[in-house]
Amino acid sequence: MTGSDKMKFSTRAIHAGQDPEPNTGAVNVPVFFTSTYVHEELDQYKAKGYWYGRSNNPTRTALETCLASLENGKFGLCFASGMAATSATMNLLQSGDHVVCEEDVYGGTYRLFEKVLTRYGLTFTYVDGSKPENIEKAIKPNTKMLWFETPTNPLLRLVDLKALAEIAKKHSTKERKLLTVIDNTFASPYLQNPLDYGIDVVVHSTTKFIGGHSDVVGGAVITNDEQVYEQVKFHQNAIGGTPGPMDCYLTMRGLKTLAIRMQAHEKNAAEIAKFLESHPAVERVLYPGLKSHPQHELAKKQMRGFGGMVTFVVKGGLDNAKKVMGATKLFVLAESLGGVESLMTHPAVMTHGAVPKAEREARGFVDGLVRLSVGIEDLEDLMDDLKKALATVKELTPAK
Ligand code: P1T
Repeated sequence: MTGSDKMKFSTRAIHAGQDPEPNTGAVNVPVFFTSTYVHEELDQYKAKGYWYGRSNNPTRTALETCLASLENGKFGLCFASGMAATSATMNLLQSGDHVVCEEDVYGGTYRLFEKVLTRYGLTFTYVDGSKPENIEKAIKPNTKMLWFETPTNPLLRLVDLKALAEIAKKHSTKERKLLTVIDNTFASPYLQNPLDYGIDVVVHSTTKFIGGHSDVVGGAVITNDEQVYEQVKFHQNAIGGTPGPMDCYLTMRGLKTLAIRMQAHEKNAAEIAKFLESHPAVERVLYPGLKSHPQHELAKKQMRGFGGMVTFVVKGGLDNAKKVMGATKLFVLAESLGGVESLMTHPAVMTHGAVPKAEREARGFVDGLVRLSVGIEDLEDLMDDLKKALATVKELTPAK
């Protein structure tokens, strides 16, 4: 196979799972638009590995193979959305199980856990995972999973991956294996591979940096654990949140350029973070690449770069944040992230609206908080856009 696991990241992104199609020599993996497959004999009906469109599809297989390779995992599974990937993973648990979860997770993850899964007898404790001792303290006799994002959405906190894997190992017994799950959406496999640190499962919203062009929604689960793989695969088919072949194709097409896109995202984001940090209308900037980030050293250790997401707090709260968000031209106001175009989000109202206000504020995402997904447009234009927008907070921006 071309793009084998010995090859470098960019090569695997373009070739892993994507050998030329054997019948025609087509260089690109075809979009296999089919809901079912013909069989020659009844007792051979699974022989070719494909028997029904929900269960499996060759375009999906190519994407799953590529994603597994990029995460240094043995097994990959793709889903119709990041939330479908999360749901399938949560089905590893049983009623009565307890989960320790990062308190600063995507609002939709929190909504699934609190509003849906608690109805099925799961319980959750939310902690600030930037301090490993908080995680350990929250473990109960019935804890079965540690669910974390790093960097988190939207505060860009980190969890120490090595410490997390060690905590799980320390508290696992013969009767109880504590599974560690990392939602690696913000870093992407280009910047960080949690499985290398002993994490059991990686989850992605492939809608974001992996797809990279804001044109397709998807999710993925990657693991080295065969038992976990078999169970999640069973859920993929049994619950049915699978992606269509065109979605897989679009995601794979985006994935081919992940390396160069991530480099460009980061180059722009690093400059923008520095600029914001020096601006009088900005109270605080959160970016793992800044020396002021409380976990900058950890970021240098476990990530290969700092990514394209920048979060900042506008002085003066919601009113001023609204002024800034209303004035940008390139940074458009929209949910989601990771596309080539720059986006701006107000987490308290948009992505994390499902988290009650009191809890939001206790966790530190205040009303002045603005999240940027820095795209790969020309840096000068992006800076110009932000400078003009911040100048609308007149009382805090001295005239030149
Ligand atoms: O949107 P979907 O593909 O279902 O992915 C859900 C999801 C999971 N994990 C993380 C870290 C995410 O950020 C998301 C989706 N987030 C947004 C839509 C957002 O704007 O933050």
